Amino acid sequence: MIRARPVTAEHPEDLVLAFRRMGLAPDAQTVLRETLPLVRLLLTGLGRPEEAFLRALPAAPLAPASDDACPPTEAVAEQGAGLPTSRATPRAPGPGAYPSWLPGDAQARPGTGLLTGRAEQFQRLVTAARADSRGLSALASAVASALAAGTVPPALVLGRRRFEWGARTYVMGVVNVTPDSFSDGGRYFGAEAAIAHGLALAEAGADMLDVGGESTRPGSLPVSVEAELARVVPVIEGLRARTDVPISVDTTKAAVAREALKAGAHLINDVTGFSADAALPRVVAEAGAACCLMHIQGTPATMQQAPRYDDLVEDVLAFLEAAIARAEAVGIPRQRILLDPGIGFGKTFDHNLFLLRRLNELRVLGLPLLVGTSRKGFLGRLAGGKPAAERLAATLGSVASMAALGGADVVRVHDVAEARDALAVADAIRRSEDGGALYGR
Ligand code: 7PJ
Repeated sequence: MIRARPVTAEHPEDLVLAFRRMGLAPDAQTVLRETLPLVRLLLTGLGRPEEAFLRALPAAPLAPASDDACPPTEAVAEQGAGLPTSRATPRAPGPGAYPSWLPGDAQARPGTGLLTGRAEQFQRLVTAARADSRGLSALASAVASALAAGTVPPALVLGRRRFEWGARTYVMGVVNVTPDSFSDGGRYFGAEAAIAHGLALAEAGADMLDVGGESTRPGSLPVSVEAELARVVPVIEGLRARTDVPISVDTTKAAVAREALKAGAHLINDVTGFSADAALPRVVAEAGAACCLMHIQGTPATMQQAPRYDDLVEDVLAFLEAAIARAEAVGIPRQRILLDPGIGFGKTFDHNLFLLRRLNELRVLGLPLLVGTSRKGFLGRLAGGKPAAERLAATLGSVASMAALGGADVVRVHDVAEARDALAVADAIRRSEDGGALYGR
């Protein structure tokens, strides 16, 4: 499987700040935003024809030399930073027309390499690969979806709420109805207590509520359909009657999902990414519901015994891609799917941290990302061995880091009011634009 993943990508918003400080006209900024940002893609899984194709690209200097890297700037400069009427004229393929290619070690890591260039150079590469008689469409598609990783997925409507991805980090509040969930196990057992807790989370600013009747803590065992239904259905009904905050149900079972959706749930949150119950995707499709598909290695009973990956991000991507295929096969539209890397689900301490750092690589799938770190074990360890009940500050650290890195669209948390405050700060810093009078539009 050929994959292209962004290693780094300059964000156009960051360049715009420089353009404003330089006093460039808005039209010039628009052109430059499209042509200037530099992208680096890590490629894996290449076959010989792709490697030959990439090797044969007219060599460009590895570091973007001023001449080749900045034709649009020249175009603007010639017009006195005024209003360029056309984009830089496409040049004949030659040095600088394509991204530069740095192959990986031919013996140890065949089929790997790094492409560096600007969006327009990547577009030219995609076109050339599509046109190539050797059949390089897999390479073209991989590069094209990696380029699309910077674009915002389409908005999602759940009940009366609209989720505009990219506008801010949304918060999913956890409503456990299990006697054994590790962090607040037993405290909200009983429908009335769970409903009251859900309403309090809604009041505190939850954008959706995740009702769960089966613990998925490491080592936990499955519960019966009847027991799970008896826990979640009254809670969904009670919440639906008293709040318009959309309701998600954390379940892996088609039979539970069917009743939960009838009771008014909007989204099915399956921690197995549609891999446990083959009937579940169709239940979601028939109800027109949304779903969150999470990555897991193994099952909750066994997942923490010996998690192992050759390439963590690659394996998570492959799993999630298969999950999306299962959803699309029964007619769930892509716009109704969220993805989740599954922090703590078949991952070591280091795996969890690496995934959080590299969340942006999962954006090549083009779908919004939901991430749950709240009170999880790796946070306790980072905070010096604190138990679940004392992991709030560590949880907020993880939530704010994700928001600052731009990695999550939704965070799944137990402490909604605190997470909203932390996110208000992190989201605002990421979007701040007032650098003084010389940064005006
Ligand atoms: C997650 C989840 C998560 C999604 C749980 C806990 C363990 N669903 N359900 N993502 N975790 N989508 O609450 O810590 O990370 S149960």
